[in-house]
Amino acid sequence: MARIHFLTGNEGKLVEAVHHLGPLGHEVVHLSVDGIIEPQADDLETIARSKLEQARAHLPNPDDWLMVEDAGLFVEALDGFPGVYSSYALSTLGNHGLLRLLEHLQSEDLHVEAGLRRAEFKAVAALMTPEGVFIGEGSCLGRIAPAVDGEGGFGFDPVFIPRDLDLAGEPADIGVQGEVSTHGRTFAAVDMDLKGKFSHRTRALADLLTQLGTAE
Ligand code: ITT
Repeated sequence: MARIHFLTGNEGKLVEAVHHLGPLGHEVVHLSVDGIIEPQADDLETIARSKLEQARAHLPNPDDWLMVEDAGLFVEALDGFPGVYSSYALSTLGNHGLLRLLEHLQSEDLHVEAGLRRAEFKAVAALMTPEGVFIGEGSCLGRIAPAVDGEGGFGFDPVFIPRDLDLAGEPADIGVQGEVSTHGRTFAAVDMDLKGKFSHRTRALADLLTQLGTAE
C-alpha cells in the first residue's frame, strides 16, 4: 500500500483520517500546499476533484497517492445551507450564529423538534493514484442541537447530534433508541471512536477503500 498524502488545512480532519486509516495499515501524511482555490460549485465531488488537480504537481513523487476530502453540513430547514459553504459559514456565523438561524424551530415535543432540526453531514473522499481517481462518499444523519454542547471535536461538532444507529449501522428512526447512541450528546461531547461509528468521514473513507479493493 502506498503512502497517502492528505491535502488539507484542517487538523481535525487529518487527525480523524489518520485515526481511521492508520489501524487499517495505511500511512497518511499531511500535505500542505499554498494557494489552493476552492471552486464555487454546488457539489462536494467537483470541489474535491478540482483540489486534486491543483495539488498533484506538489507531490514529492508522481507515483505517490494524493487524497482530499471535502465535507459540509446540510441543514434541512435552511434548504441545505451551509452545505458547500460550510467553511465560510463556520468562520463568519460560527456555531452560535447557526443556532440563532434555527431559533424559531421549537416544539414542546422533543421528537417533533428533532425532526424540525434535521441535518446531515456529507463527505466526499477523493484519491488520486497512478491507476486513476477513486471517489468515496459518506453521510451522517442527525439534527442541530438546541445549544452548544461539548469541548472536543472541531468545526460544527458542538452543535451536531447524530441519529442513533440500529444493529446494521443504519440510522434508527427519530425517537427510537438505537444500538449505538450518543444519548443526545453532540459529536463534541463524545470520543473519536464513538464519532467514527457514525461519521460521514469514516463512511467516505470506508467507501473509498472498497472502491480501491474492487479496482485492484
Ligand atoms: P480543507 O482544507 O480540507 O478543505 P476545510 O476546513 O475547508 O478543510 P471542509 O471544506 O471539508 O474543510 O469542511 C467544511 C466545514 O465543515 C469546515 O469548517 C469544517 O470544520 C466543517 N466540518 C467538516 N467535517 C466536520 C466534522 O466531522 N465535524 C464538524 N465539522 C466538520
